[in-house]
Amino acid sequence: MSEPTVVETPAALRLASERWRAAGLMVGLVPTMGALHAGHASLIRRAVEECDRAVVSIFVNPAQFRPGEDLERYPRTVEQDLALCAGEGVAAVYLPLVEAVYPPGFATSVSVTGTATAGFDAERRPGHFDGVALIVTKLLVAARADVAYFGAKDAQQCAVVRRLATDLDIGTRIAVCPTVRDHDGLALSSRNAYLSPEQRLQALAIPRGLAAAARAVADGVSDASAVVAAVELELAASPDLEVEYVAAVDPESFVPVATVISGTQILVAARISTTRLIDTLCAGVDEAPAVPPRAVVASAVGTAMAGRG
Ligand code: PAJ
Repeated sequence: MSEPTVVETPAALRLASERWRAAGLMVGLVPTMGALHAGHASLIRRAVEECDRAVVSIFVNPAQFRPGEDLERYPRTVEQDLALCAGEGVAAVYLPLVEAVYPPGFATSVSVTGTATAGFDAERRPGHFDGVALIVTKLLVAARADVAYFGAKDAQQCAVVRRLATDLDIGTRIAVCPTVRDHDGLALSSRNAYLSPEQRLQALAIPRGLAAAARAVADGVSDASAVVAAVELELAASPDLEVEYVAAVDPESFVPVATVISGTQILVAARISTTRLIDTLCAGVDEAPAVPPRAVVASAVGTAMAGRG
């Protein structure tokens, strides 16, 4: 297991990548905000498999957090992250300080407009995708990667990244990787660390809702409002879950559809207390998440509550 080279500035990242490319090596980039889990690891593994050199960026990007969001408390586990990267055979980890990315005088913005940013998380988190577009553009430009890997879980982010990579002639192929779930069906997320055991049990309504959507579609239901209603019914069973939206959209344009076809993206966003969770399922493509039945969870919640005395 060889240690990845740690690079800390955009110039050092560009130099490393240019050297590899000059030697005819293919470079893959996995952008992350760290606190790496098995979902990130699946992207990293694919980059290592498909490319000659894999680069992982770890940067908690202040530009994509809104005031009052979790920028300060976002989990930071750099030592563990570096060990994971070493274990996966990553060639370089890009670990810049905020000042290296946004030095004094920085005054450029990148904004993806149009339907991809017309609703959903763009509406709920104004400015979030401008921050994502800015950092992803900077990473793609500095890394000069052949391929960059993103997770399907963040479906709207994927639509935004695909749009900017095309529109700005970046020349990096955008690869989208399937969502990795925990043993109980919850999509892995660095933010799951904020959930108490009881909240986590309630959060399982999200993958359970998506599983209901997958079943409905498999049973031949194509009316989008019926598929959305199937998800909402499951979500309603978790009283602490504050639903932000459930929708069926075209995965590229993010325009809501009336009819669910293979490839339609089913979206869920919900909050439990201050923790915001998003999840998604590609109809007719993704397997239904495997989640324990509601009754089992209800009794587990009861036990947890009783245990608190
Ligand atoms: P972060 O949340 O760290 O996620 C990094 C990448 O891992 C994203 O492409 C995300 O979709 C993917 N990912 C997260 N959870 C996953 C899961 N359970 N299964 C598969 N992939 C998963 O997304 C960001 O960081 C940032 O917005 C970033 C793109 C790095 C820009 O700052």
